[in-house]
Amino acid sequence: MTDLATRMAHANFASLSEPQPEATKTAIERMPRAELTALQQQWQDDGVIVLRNFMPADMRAAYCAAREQHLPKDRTQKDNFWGGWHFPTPYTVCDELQALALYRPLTDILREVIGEEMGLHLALTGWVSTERNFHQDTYLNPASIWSYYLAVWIALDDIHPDAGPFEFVRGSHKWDVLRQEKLFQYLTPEEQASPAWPSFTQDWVARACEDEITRHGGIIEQFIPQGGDVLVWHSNLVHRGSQPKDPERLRKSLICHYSSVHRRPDMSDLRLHENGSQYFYFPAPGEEMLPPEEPEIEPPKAGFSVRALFQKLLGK
Ligand SMILES: O=C(O)CCC(=O)C(=O)O
Repeated sequence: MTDLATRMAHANFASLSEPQPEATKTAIERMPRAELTALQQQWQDDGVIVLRNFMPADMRAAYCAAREQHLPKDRTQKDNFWGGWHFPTPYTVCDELQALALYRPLTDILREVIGEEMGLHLALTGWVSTERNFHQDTYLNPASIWSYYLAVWIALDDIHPDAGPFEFVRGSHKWDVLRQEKLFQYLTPEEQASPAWPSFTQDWVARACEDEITRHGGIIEQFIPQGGDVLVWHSNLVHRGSQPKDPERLRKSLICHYSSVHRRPDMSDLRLHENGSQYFYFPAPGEEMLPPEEPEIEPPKAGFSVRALFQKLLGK
């Protein structure tokens, strides 16, 4: 068997992607424009929505204060001030984080653009760029999810352009879509089984995306938000966490990923926030060893793992 670099040398955006079948698009995506709200039209057109000054300052401040309590300024700790929590679902251990990620006016907008209630299942809490190079989120997800998935980028404070801002290509959600099974054609069974496959294939995926951006004449935009601004992006949108020009500068953000609550049979324990928003529950590290406090807590079913998605995004 040849080495990975030799095999991946033949990969390009066309060989890694396919057009999205109409039936896998949401009803909102397939509806005539005239029947859509202004936000739904923007979702159809751009695959990205920016909500200015949207998250209340007191909720952001409460989360930042709670975060300081949870996360020591000690880089030797797994959970720390710069990197954030090292596991994907810290909203189960920090109420202020959960309140922000499930802020009802936000989850109302998520439901409006997807047409189904959205459940939170991943929070990236680092205050530095993930430096995850260009990709679409779809190929990291279970094959059936397609457009029933989105993510939000919440600015907790003003973001400096040198802090490695979020970058995206408006309209790229309409391009062909990277697919995991297409990528796996280039990998050995051992490589496919490795949880690190997204990191060790990332450079080729990013290069394929860059070629596709050039082919479409796409424009790479930066999100340089002020505190309280939010960017919502489609699962097919080409995006990245750019490399910081100044690695010392904090990027105070919260990134959350959501799926339709009706389309995740692999995540069994769906819970309600007091405002009616929904999230998928997973035990925090260490909790697995304890007897469940409430007998109705069901362990997540085997299959797609939210931790694997976290690793896929962060290479951790
Ligand atoms: O670090 C960033 O801004 C990008 C995060 C990202 O690519 C993702 O959450 O899918």
